[in-house]
Amino acid sequence: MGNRLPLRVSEEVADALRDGAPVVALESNVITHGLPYPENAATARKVADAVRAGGAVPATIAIDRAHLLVGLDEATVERFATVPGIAKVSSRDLAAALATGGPGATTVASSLVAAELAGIAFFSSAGVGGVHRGAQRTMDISPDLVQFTRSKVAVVSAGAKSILDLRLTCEFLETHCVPVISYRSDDFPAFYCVSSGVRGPRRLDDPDTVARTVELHWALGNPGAVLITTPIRAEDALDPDEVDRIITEATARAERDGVRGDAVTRYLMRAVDTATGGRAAAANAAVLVSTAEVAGQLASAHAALANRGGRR
Ligand code: PSU
Ligand code: MN
Repeated sequence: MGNRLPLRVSEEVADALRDGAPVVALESNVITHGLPYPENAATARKVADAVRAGGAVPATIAIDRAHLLVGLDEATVERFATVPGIAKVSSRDLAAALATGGPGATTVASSLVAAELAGIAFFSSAGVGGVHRGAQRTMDISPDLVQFTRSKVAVVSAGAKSILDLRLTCEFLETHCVPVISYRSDDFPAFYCVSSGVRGPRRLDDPDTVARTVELHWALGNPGAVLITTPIRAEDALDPDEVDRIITEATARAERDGVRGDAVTRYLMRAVDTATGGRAAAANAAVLVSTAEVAGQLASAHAALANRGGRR
């Protein structure tokens, strides 16, 4: 049968995993769809450096030549950053993307599938998908949230963008039994903004306690993710009222223009970038980097715990 899992782990990542060293998985959709060139390539490099500064090895996930890649070299990052039209691949799209060869850029959801297959315990992205505004009518809920109920990976993010309904996003996470840990902060963050106005259910300040919480969640037999949030730094953040105004308008425009399905997220993100004259793109890059560094630190604390004997 030709159905052997086509997983290709880079040498550096494979070595780290074999040695029990900390690894942080990263998505590639943010490179192809999140930021324009050359900011996307520059930010991808800074994000990888930030994971290293936190003490861990970065492992960016993508699909290329019918393989699920875990850990990208410089040339591949540059190609994903420049070649137009690389498809967005969420978890339901993974199998067909692999069967037809790709290339494909993985979202949070599909990156979690790859991370778990490779044996990577931590993942980082600045903003996860969530419940969209108006979901009561459109039923637009990101597959990222559903994947959290399936993949045993700790996800470090700066919450989710306020293009979403963050109150409903938090409700969904609660209903589906996904733990949300607010690391060294009180509120569920809003990507460009420090707070969504929704209080997080549990604050933890100590990396070792976060690592033990992750391990205990899995030891209790839970199959899914633990979401750990860390907000954007105040000096990088945008004004929440301004962001909200722009998004409310862009959401109405998207609906009027008939933007549907998985194109909605990119449409709204671009609208915010345009309306803020690039300030949103700068905040986006900054929060990706700062989140990745925290993820590196927490993955390091988790690896230290595992190496002390609490191995999975
Ligand atoms: N939200 C963000 N930034 C992003 C995305 C979401 O704040 O870059 C991207 C991620 O790749 C995420 C995907 O996994 O969009 C979610 O898309 P959808 O809402 O179609 O599931
Ligand atoms: Mn959607």
